[in-house]
Amino acid sequence: MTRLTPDLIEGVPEDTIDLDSKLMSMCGKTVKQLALEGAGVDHDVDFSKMKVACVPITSGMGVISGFSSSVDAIVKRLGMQSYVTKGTDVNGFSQAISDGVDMIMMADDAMFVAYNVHARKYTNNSWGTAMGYSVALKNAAGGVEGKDVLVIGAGLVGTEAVKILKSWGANVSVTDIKPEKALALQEKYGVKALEDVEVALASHKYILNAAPAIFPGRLIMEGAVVSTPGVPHYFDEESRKKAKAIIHDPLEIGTAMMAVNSAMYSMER
Ligand code: PYL
Repeated sequence: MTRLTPDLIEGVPEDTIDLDSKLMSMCGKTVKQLALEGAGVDHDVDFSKMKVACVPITSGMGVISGFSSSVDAIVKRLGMQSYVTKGTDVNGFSQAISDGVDMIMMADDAMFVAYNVHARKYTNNSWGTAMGYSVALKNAAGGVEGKDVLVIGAGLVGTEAVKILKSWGANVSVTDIKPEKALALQEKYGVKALEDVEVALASHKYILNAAPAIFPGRLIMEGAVVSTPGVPHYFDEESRKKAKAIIHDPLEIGTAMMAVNSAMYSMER
């Protein structure tokens, strides 16, 4: 998973990209509506009683400036009560438990989890990102059943996305810079491993890009729907002209998905 940098997330607390408006125009749904769909909930939910603590974690490469405040803002936009603990790591975790919160969000260099204290269960960001961007793709594409969908990247997010899209009846192909990783998914999930990413990209209208790769517009199909959590993220002018939708944000869709999914572990469905 590529590590975020402060510049990539500096606009998240104030939602400077106005993500809901972008998603409404591309998918017909807000972040919260996409997250509820990904959590298998077919109605709105009032999360105002859900108390969440975001705990900064200093291990490994340490705190990312703006990360906890971004997670806090995203969770607040879902209607939940949220705060960033004063303490970090175990100190922050213990503060959250003493405060009697319902859910704790925290990330080290390997994992980002939304832990539901009551259910003693968590959702991780790899699944959350894969589900959130798969639901966005499905809505933007008007459904994926029976359609050819390309997943780029066979890492943690790409693998979850392969499983999700396959379960929805899509004809899934997967490609990775390491061909053996795509072949392993072919073996395990009965999807198609494609070796040449450029050929794969140029022959697919529906794409979930879970790799930190940057693709030239000449490879993008006219009317393509690209759901792309990968960071760093850049689509050139030609891509933007040709694509019907390019769905991207640096953190929000995955975080909202995991927060909603974990909240629902202890709420009426
Ligand atoms: C969860 C993000 C999504 C993409 N890459 C993942 C990443 O950057 N992980 C590292 C998160 C570190 C957070 C740091 C803090 O500020 O608490 N430990």
